[in-house]
Amino acid sequence: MHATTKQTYGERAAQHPNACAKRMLELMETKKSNLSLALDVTTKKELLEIADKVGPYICLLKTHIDIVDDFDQDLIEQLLALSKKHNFMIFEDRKFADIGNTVKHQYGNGIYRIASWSDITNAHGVPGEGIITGLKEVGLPLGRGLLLLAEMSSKGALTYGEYSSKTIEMARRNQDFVMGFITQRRINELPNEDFIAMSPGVGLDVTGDGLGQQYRTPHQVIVESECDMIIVGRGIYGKGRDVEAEARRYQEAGWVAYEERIRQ
Ligand code: 5FU
Repeated sequence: MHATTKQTYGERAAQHPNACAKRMLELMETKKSNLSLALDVTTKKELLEIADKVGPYICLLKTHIDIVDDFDQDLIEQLLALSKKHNFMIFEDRKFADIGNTVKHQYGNGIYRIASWSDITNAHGVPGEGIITGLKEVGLPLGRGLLLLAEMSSKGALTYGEYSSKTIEMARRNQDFVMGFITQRRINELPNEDFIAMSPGVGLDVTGDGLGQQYRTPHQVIVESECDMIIVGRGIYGKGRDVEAEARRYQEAGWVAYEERIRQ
């Protein structure tokens, strides 16, 4: 087991050098939540309604802002107001994948101006380290944090082996901005390293979605694979589900698993 997986989120926050990671870990500790909601809905109304219902149970709201049909700046303002009301951070799951100069503009400009409202975003290592340099120029002065995609949850993903290890090396060289990974298992951290491991592909009732997604339970993710955060989407707001009850269920499952892990 890695050293950081036995520490509490609060202990890790107290000594974390990355400002965004520190804020995230502090919030997880105070709110007793390691649950992130992946809110993949296509209307502003649904997005805001579900975020308001689930807000009390989550530490992080993950968006795909470009799937919202009626996106406007008011959506961002209302989302920011909800993040204050319920005390959660925001993660735009943009998965940048271009050269440094291009991603800089995709992050800071355009209709979405992601850097202006999203605490956290993420990127693939495919283009090489310039992608981090470009995003960092825009995000670091704003106190933002970056996750690198070390491993994806979908069937047949090419994110393994040397690709993943090279991605991890890039993160190591940019720890002022890179705060963690999207991954299926905790990376082998070196002494004095602490990367937040966030894991999508989490569900308690089904094992897949027919389009390549693969689900594991909070226990598998937090205890067995030593990740820090569960990212749950349709398991919470899927058809016919009681959104609030499901959010509570996943928050509890994630927190119970975390308490089991730090006791080990
Ligand atoms: F990087 C990844 C990944 O490897 N798997 C994912 O599923 C990201 N995701 C996101 O998590 C995906 O884009 C969805 O937004 C979310 C999972 O949603 P679900 O409804 O729980 O399957």
